[in-house]
Amino acid sequence: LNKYDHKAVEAKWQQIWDEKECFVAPNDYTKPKFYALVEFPYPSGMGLHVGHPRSYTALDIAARKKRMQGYNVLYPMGWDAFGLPTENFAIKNHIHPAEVTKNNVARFKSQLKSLGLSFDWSREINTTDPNYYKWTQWIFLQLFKKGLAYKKEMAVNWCTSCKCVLANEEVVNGVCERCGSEVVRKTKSQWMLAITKYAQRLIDDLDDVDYIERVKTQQKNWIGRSTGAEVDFKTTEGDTLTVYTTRPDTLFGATYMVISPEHPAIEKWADKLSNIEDVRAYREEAARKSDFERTELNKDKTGVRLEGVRAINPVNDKEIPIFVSDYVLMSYGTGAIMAVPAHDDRDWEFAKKFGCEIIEVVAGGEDVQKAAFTAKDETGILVHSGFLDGKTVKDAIPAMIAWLEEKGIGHQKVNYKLRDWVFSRQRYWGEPIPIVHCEKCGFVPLPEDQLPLTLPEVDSYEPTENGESPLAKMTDWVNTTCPCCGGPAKRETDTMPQWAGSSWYFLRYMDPHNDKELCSKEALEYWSPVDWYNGGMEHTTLHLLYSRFWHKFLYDIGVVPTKEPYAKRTSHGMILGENGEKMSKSRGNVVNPDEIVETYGADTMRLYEMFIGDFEKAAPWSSTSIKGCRRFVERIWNLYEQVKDGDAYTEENETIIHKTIKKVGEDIENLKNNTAIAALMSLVNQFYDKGVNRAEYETLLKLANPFAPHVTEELWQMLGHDTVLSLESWPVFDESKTVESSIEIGVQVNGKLKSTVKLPMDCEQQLAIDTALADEKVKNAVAGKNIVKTIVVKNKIINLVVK
Ligand code: ANZ
Ligand code: ZN
Repeated sequence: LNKYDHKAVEAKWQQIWDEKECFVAPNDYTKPKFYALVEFPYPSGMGLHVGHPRSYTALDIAARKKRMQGYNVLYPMGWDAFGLPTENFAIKNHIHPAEVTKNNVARFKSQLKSLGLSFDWSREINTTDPNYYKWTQWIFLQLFKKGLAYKKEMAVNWCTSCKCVLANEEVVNGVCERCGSEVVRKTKSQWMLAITKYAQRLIDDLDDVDYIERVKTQQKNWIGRSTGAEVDFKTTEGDTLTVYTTRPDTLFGATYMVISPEHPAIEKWADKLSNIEDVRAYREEAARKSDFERTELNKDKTGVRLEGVRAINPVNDKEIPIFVSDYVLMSYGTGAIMAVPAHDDRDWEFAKKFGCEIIEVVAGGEDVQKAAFTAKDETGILVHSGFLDGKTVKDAIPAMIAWLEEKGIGHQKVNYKLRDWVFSRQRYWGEPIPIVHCEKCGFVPLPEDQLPLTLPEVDSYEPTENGESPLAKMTDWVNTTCPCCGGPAKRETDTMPQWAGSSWYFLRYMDPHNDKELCSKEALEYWSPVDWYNGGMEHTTLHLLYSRFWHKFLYDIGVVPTKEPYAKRTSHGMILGENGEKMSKSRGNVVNPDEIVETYGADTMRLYEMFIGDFEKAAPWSSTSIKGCRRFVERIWNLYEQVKDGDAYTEENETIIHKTIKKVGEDIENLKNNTAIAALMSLVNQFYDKGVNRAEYETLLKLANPFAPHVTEELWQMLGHDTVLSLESWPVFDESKTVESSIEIGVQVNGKLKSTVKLPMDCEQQLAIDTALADEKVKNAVAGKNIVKTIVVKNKIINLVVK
């Protein structure tokens, strides 16, 4: 037997799989299907990261097993290729972004192929391909026609370095998620998608899908449903100021009000306010801060008191001051609050600083002059609250809402933290938004037969200084005629965000070459929903939520057959550097997957990435354990020499084989590939110990194939087969044979071990004693003595007490 040569073997089988189209999913709608999906990568200039294969290999293993079990498996791959890094690279190096994308894709693809992943490359897609983004634009037009895409003047997050609008989700701790630069507020007219219209359904339908719990929790928290009440306060101007509160029961403790610096009431009252200039100055200052900075809990409270207008608390007709402060956001609730300093931390801090009255209305806590008391439960008792006195918080809330409704000054209200999706980007490398602006007709959708609206060639991709997209400079492209009246009109120059193309890509894989529809009805009926989708936790509140929203919309307009796109969602932990820190260029701890494949082979790399630890947890890279995985590959290889004849399992090995088939199968489904590999290692050990025949070795090769597909294919061929192992059938196990039928246990005489005997599993006490007494060594030990006591611990030990 030759030494295992991974380079030759891996190249050989990758070519055979390709030529024989082993992993092409046929449109054979009679077979049971299995659709496995991993998040398609952004083809960055950095090439593949060792983190990518963790997800891809885990689902590859599941896909390969399902294929061997007779399923028609769809396991596709593509490129999420629009976006800023490519565009920035293009600007810096004067190469067209399409060219940059092409090069990066080629590199990624060869890297993925070198890992032996069983993707169906005939269904490869690329979001920057006009044949693809034609349908992204088509979906946008449907959203527009249903009123779910609209344009709005609004304060947006603006990255000073990318010169681009960011969604709230793309601002992390006040800086740009991508480049880490400062994010400021800027007012711009933006295309928006009304995801908030789907907020409740996006929560409710989580009940019908099999997502890991932390994904569900994060989505729910992000959508942030809150139940409370809206309450109208009259002002000394005779108009009303409406607030949103989750605690209407504390209304007697509302000693002042706060409105957001952007609240329209300010300019309405401008004439009445003696300090209007101070208020305006304060507003300018607030505009420079992000929502994140403004609402930070421990930040020093700032604000200005309105001089000239006051509000009236409706429960006791007391006049109370109105403040402007940046901790109240215009984008949540009504942009105005009733402040209850005794029971809300932020209000308390503000009240202390500005000398506002603090009235306790819920008893049972600390001294409210020293700190706000916020009861965790609803059992606190109301005080100083008129008709609510003596009630629990739980009862007081509906009682107050009833009172407000009766007076016609309030009602119950549900709010969501989720905001509509800012869908405009002032950049070049994205899908053009297919809208035309006509002075007469307004925003006019491009007729569908004019799709795709392709990106024009430009000379420079830099955003303009005033923040307009570079497309704005392309007057030939921008100036067009109105599809509605035929008059002169201008094209929209904003492009879509990177999240657009990934919001529906899983549908296109089902029917990637269709030029009549985004996907045929038959393909949708057959392949929907995705059976198993694995991806990063960081996409939980962005891509995963956006794509659920688009899918629900497509369901509503009758395009897709299911309410939810993904039946099951799992998420992998990050692979960290050898030092336990995130892999990054600056830390110098990046592992290059190409080098691992080169030195140890793809099979070793795959095994290692699965063996590295619990799939859901972060795991540091280890060069020593990768060598252990390589040794395992070699042990499977070298075992070949010891294979004896035999087409049935031997008694010796039968139980462990049935057990291993069961365990490996179940572990793959449960993403416990690490323990599946451990079970395969034990099986190999047993074969070295007790011998292995052909039937047994073949089962080992099948079980190990999803994990280490190349070496097992080669060995299968060496056994004389001319079939492809990856297309063979998965071994089956017999449940009754997975339990040991007999067990060896020790026999002690007066506490000393004298012998061992083989007994049927769980056997009767008497049979155990009889068997022990029949043993030669035991016989000798008890000869001539009286047995005064026998102790049998089932399946463990027999103890004989003699005198
Ligand atoms: C009075 C009160 C008393 C409040 C109390 C809380 C505790 P969630 O649960 O997140 O929905 N609020 C309302 N609109 C706001 C805005 N635009 N900016 C900042 N804060 C706002 O929080 C709702 C609570 O947050 C509301 O209930 C309001 O303060 C505040 F003991 O009203 B509460
Ligand atoms: Zn027109």
